[in-house]
Amino acid sequence: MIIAITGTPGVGKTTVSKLLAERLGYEYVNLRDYALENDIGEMKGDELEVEVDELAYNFERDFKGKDVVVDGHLSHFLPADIVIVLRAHPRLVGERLTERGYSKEKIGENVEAELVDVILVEALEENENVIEVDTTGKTPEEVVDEILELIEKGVKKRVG
Ligand code: DAT
Repeated sequence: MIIAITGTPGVGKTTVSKLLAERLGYEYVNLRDYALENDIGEMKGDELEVEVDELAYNFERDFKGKDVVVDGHLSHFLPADIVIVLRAHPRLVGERLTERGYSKEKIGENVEAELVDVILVEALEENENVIEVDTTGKTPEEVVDEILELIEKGVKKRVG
């Protein structure tokens, strides 16, 4: 099963994805590293610009049928069985990106994107199996527990 973990930068994708992969015994894939290793897209300054179709095509070829948790703010464009959209209070997103040394402009863009549900809306357009999980006030472990419960419920519903 391919589980995509998406969301605005700073919501906690990497932290949660690694933990979730560990709990499930799945492979963890960072989508940016995958693109760079496979020469997909090009660097513009310190940002990687990729063609999502090319990314999805390559990813499907390499991971179809495998058990993988894929972490990235474009992961909802991949052929995933489940898309988890992580959310965090925009204030938290702002604080974390400030700590990371992002520019004022980048911080503003991302805080606003989180405020107006940009990734959620995109994910809902791309995939029928979207789960939104709010991380605010929770530990990464609690978030992973919640995701595991929701996946289990979803799978049961589809089977039964
Ligand atoms: P992203 O991959 O979305 O950019 P990250 O995992 O690199 O995010 O960073 C998230 C930071 O927030 C990291 O320092 C851990 C912290 N954090 C605190 N509570 C969290 C939670 N419930 N879920 C995920 N991360 C959390």
